[in-house]
Amino acid sequence: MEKVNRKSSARASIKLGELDYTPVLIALAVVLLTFVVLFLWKRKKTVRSAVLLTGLCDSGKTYLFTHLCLGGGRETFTSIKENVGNLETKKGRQLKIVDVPGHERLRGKFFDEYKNIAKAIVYMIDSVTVQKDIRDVADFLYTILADKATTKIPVVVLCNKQDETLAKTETAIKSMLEKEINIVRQTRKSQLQSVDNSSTSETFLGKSANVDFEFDQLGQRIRFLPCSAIEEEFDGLTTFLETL
Ligand SMILES: Nc1nc2c(ncn2[C@@H]2O[C@H](COP(=O)(O)OP(=O)(O)OP(=O)(O)O)[C@@H](O)[C@H]2O)c(=O)[nH]1
Ligand SMILES: [Mg+2]
Repeated sequence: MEKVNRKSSARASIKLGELDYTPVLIALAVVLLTFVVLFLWKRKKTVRSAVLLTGLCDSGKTYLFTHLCLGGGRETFTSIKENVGNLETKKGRQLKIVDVPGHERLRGKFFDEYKNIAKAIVYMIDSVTVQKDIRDVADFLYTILADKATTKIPVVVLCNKQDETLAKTETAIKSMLEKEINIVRQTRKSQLQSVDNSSTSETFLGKSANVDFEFDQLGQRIRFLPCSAIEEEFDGLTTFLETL
């Protein structure tokens, strides 16, 4: 009996020694490679490298874009597609600048297209017509600030056309927007309640519906800066871009 046992254990050890591990190693290598490819692909997808110039029509985005990327302001027509250019900072870093059309039918679509690669957002406002257009100005800003894809990136609200005598200051624009966002928020809140919360990319903006909205309540870095693209006065913006 003992003889038989010894025989079978000897056979087992021979079999283990003779086992071919190549298929197992290949399978392991394939799994490892898949993980590496998936990791690199995901990282590539989420690399944030662009500064988006957004805002309503006629706020001066393309004019500023030509200043930043082409070295001088140029008269342009209403944009129907985006402009993409490069800006080299003083530190020698390359920033991709994307000028997003402000037309109401296009701005949302283009914003969605670029929001996942945005490193910062510049929201341009025409400081002369802002009061008249306040609903639209606040509505699009709300869309941007409440979007889950951009809640962690810095935002500059650039109050352009400060060379005009009727231009509102950035402080006045800030409080105008705070008041208007309260109203926009009310409308959006009821819309949010009517859809499944997980299927929307929008979050609630501010502390709670019972507390008046203030920009300081946001975790996001948001600053209001004056600008006159036409007179090449946008030092605040240049300093901000240097920090990216
Ligand atoms: N007074 C004044 N006018 C400006 C300034 N910046 C731009 N403009 C004028 O505003 C108008 C609109 O400028 P654009 O740069 O084409 O506006 P935009 O935001 O690109 O508009 P869309 O492409 O329609 O989204 C042009 O006539 C510019 O000359 C500024 O700083 N001051
Ligand atoms: Mg334009």
